[in-house]
Amino acid sequence: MSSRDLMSQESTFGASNYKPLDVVIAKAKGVWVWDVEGKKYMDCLAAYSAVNQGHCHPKIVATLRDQAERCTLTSRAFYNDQLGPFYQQICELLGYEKVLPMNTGAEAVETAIKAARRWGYRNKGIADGQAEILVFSGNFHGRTTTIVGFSSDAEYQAGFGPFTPGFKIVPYGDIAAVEQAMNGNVCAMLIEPIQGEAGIIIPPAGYLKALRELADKNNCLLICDEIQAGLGRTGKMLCCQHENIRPDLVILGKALSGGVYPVSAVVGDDKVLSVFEPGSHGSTYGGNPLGAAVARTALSVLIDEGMVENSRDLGAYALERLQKVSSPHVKAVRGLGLWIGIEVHKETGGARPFCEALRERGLLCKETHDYVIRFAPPLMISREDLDWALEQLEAVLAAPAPASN
Ligand code: IF1
Repeated sequence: MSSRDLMSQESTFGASNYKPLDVVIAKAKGVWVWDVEGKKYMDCLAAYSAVNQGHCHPKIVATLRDQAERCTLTSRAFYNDQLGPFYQQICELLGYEKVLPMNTGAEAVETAIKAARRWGYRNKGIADGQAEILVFSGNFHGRTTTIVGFSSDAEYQAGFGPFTPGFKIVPYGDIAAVEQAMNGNVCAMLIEPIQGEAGIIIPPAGYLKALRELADKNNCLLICDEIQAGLGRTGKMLCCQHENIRPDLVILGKALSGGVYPVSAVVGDDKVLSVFEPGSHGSTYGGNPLGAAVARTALSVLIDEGMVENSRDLGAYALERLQKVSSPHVKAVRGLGLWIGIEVHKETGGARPFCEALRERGLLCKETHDYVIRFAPPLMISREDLDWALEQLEAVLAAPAPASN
């Protein structure tokens, strides 16, 4: 079947909850993907940072294959021989005592919410049912009804109510607003250290450190959602490490399994994660040996192949070069590591036409919130390949604003 046939097959039989760019990927390797007709593209979305290690990393795929032929799912009614080694590896890597494995990012966010509430009742003495969690405008933490219930974006909420109570939205980046919202019923703050979907929004310097201090002062938990920002994307293993803070809970997903198999996790110390006693939380696939084996290799190659340092060094180079672009279309260029947002002026008609023009040049980016071109290649990208990608971006930004399809 041709790309055209496959696109119409999807629209005939699939729910329309996405509007993809017109490219049908059939093969992927490293930073490159090929469509059904064999046209080659560089993937500079990296599946929203799930493919930090590059598509089909040979060592991760080999682990998937080997483990799949040995044992895939035991349920947590029994132990398996992959989970303990995964637990120890991630706890030692991030410097925490405990980890709770789930599958999708949203499930890990929900797990962190449950842990924070129970900690609030049992350790902070909040009256039952009164726990509040501070969340931040522009947040994106997943698509469950509880999570979209505290989104500040009507598009994610419309028609999905009623929503879960116990969340308060405060402006992102404004520490005074957090102090004002703080009260004795607040059990936690849940934040992305850099907001991805909102358009790669970087908080003011010192903001995360101030949140850490506020959390300590008010005996509440600081929870960092590092599902997109973490695991090398910003040039450090965790984004929050740029401010040398240690959240009480770190939420991981996406690149935790290198784009090969869904694995997410909540990492923390026993003082919080001990709120879960046997039977109080779980998941059919959470902690399965196939996912644990894949995650072990995904973490190892990230480190062994210097991908975090590559993100730091090539990201700084890319940001400096893109910030030098003098284009009438560009309003701002911001980023950290290999995570860069190019905001275009509203008069240009939005970021989507630029992404379509880039696709014609063989570069795949995805717009976010209408006016930001998100540039986030796999972290193993070479300098040569990055230079090619930057040349395409510079050319498109130098040309007249592309018409939207
Ligand atoms: C979609 C967005 C990105 C996330 C953060 C939790 C989750 C995500 C910081 C939930 C997931 C994905 C979801 C995917 C597209 C993508 C996305 F556009 F939706 F907002 F990356 F920005 N925390 N983000 O970024 O993890 O349950 O998906 O495993 O829903 O379209 P998940």
